[in-house]
Amino acid sequence: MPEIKKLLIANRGEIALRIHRACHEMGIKTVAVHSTADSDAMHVRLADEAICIGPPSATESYLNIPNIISAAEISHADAIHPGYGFLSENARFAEIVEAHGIIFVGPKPEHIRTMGDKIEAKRTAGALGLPLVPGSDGAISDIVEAKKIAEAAGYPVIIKAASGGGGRGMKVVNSPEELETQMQQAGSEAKAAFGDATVYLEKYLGNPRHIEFQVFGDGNGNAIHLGERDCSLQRRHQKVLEEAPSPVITPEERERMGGIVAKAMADMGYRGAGTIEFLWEDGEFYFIEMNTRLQVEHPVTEAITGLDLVREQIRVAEGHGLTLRQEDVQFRGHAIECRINAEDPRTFAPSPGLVKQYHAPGGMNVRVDSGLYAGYRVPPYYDSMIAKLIVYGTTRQGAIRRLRRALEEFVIEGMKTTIPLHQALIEDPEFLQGQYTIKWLEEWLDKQEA
Ligand code: MV4
Repeated sequence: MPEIKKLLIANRGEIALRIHRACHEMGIKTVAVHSTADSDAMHVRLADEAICIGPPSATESYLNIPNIISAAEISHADAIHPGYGFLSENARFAEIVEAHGIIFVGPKPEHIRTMGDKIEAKRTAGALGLPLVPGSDGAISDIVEAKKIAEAAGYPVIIKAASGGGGRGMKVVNSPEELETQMQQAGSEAKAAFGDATVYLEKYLGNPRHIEFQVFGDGNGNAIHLGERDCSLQRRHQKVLEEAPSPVITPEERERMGGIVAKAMADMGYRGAGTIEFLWEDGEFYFIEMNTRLQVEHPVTEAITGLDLVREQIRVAEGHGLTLRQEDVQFRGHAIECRINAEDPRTFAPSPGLVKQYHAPGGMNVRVDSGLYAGYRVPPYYDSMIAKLIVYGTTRQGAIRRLRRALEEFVIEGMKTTIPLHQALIEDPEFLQGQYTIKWLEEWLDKQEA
């Protein structure tokens, strides 16, 4: 079995640190790559070696495949971990890495490609026995046929781009009269945004929750699930706060749906970490997408299962089997993650700048994943997330109490952050009851403004 001795981290920020930490605990040396804007970043300081791969623009640095491959060759790295975002779901990148004899810490390129096409993903998920949102079986182009499908599904319906995802290029259609224009509109918007005009149609679910299952495969027909995360609290398709378990899923439902997703991943021979996204409404799950990467919110799953997901990714990439069998996976307690962004907590305008004072909370069952330090300047070129605060408690109520305490302790001076937003959010009676859907946060924010 190939042993990874040195791993190149093709990312920045907190996830680069997260991967570095797993590597060092496994005795693996790390190579950081960075843009010229990130020379002073913590991920560069911690790594055993660091290589500059380009100017601030992500296209010319963190997305620059030739430069990243060159960095891996120069440093003799035997593996590359892409983190999330950037090249993490680029099937061509995964193929190029493997063609250079370097281990890609991630899924098989074919699975990345399949799941990147939302129509292919849905078809695959359906064939593997996952419950789907009713709608077209593949792309729609003919208006007469589209009308029949919409009629059968029932209005309102939603038109989505095959190459979309993350909420871009969707159109809700309330009646047959609107269908043709909205279909054309969606198609031309998809063409402009993704270079692909292919669209499909689904029944529109009016008020669902976003619930996703963490899965793990060994690439040889074995797979497990690690339960669900509730990620319904989003603003403009950006997650704000995530928790595990979901306040609405019973242990029986978890075991039933988890069993279905794990079997699906085993049957497809999936390798590594993945997330199966569902909309959940009136007690039913409907598959929407699969993410073939480690996700930002993975720590809440780590907190309730005790498993190190990055260590597990690396072990699987080396060809080992999974550490745990399904019957060894135990769900204990409750975890909540707050994404802390360098943004105005009311307008969400980016607020990068110099960190004048920094004090992270600590104590029992408090985890902070962040590359911040006093004196660091947050660059304006990348994502505004500067820290993740993850708390664990025996119960949801206990986790919320700890979160309140930890948010109170957190000091980040020199820029606006979303800490005050989280502080207000977790005092809301409906949040405290776990009563929220994907629409809830934006409505709550509108109320705060008034
Ligand atoms: C939907 C939907 C309602 N019905 N599909 C948005 C992002 C993409 N991943 C799927 N999305 C949605 N698909 C049907 N058939 C509503 C959304 C949606 C949403 C989903 C998850 C989390 C937040 C959301 C916010 C708005 C819309």
